[in-house]
Amino acid sequence: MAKTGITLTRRGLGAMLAVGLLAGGLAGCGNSDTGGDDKSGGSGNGKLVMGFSQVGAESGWRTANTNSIKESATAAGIELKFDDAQGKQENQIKALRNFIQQKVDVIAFSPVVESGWDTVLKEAKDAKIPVILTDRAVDSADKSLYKTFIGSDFVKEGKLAGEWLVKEKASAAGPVNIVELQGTTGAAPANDRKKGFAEAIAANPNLKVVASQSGDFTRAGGKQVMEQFLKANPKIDVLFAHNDDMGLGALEAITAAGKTPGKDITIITVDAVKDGMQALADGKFNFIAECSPLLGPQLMDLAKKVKAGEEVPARVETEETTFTQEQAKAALPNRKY
Ligand code: GZL
Repeated sequence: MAKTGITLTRRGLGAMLAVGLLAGGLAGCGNSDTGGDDKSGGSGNGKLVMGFSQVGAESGWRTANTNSIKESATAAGIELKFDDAQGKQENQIKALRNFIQQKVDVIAFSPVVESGWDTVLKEAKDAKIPVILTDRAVDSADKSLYKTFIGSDFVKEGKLAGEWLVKEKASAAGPVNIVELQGTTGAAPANDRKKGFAEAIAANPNLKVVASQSGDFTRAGGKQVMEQFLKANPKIDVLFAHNDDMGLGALEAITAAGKTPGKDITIITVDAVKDGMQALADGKFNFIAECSPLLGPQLMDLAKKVKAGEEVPARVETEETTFTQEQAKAALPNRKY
């Protein structure tokens, strides 16, 4: 997808969050079931009302993302109707329909999977309620169904992970067997991280993905699938996990199999949440590509602009970095999530 839009530095996002929180306090507003006096479903007190459908609570990243959304809504004086879909697309579609019925001012959501959104997004468009995609993208051909997307470049995250491995294993004489824990089946980060990683490791024919399966972005899923990988593959040299949580679950399976994570098996993950960074600093992980969950401040800013009918970029990408073990040790004390 051609990317137009602006790139925000993590520092910029963090600064906006800090200013916003100072201005409006820290209280999260949860799923404020306001309704309000105004029958139009607005807040009744002149506040912009946002309906937000969240994927669920599957990982440390998601928790940090939810906190950022809630804290930023409060700081921005936006009334938030928050719904947790527990990982189910049908729950998200139901939530979006509720928001349309309540005539909220703006709908924002993180689509659990890429496909199957056109009908409900058309209903929002017909109801003249603007939609903002956050975190994950949809594969709708009709770009008029949403105003903008704010989030990361997942292909780049997979590419950075693969490029580090190519360098790390440059001197390997024989085959390097890789197992891959994919994110939720059909989710944009799973599809794109897999794509970026595969493209990058093609530079070294010794690097081979011998097994690849979804662990659904959860610790339990990562542990369960890694146990199967270890049983079926006598020689595993590398684990690429699409997020820290699956990598952390896999650590349990690896140690239970009598292997030393970070040494017998090189481990690369994505996200850089605190627990992942701690595992990296402790030498159990070897490399992390960051994916920032702190989308709240910019989302609220975009919502106000969209509501005011102002032009917004088609895509707003957060700038991210990568961490080695040494860099994790240095960064840990200041990590916000
Ligand atoms: C990425 C986000 C992914 C995280 C996982 O933007 O959608 O979902 O990488 C989370 O940790 O579960």
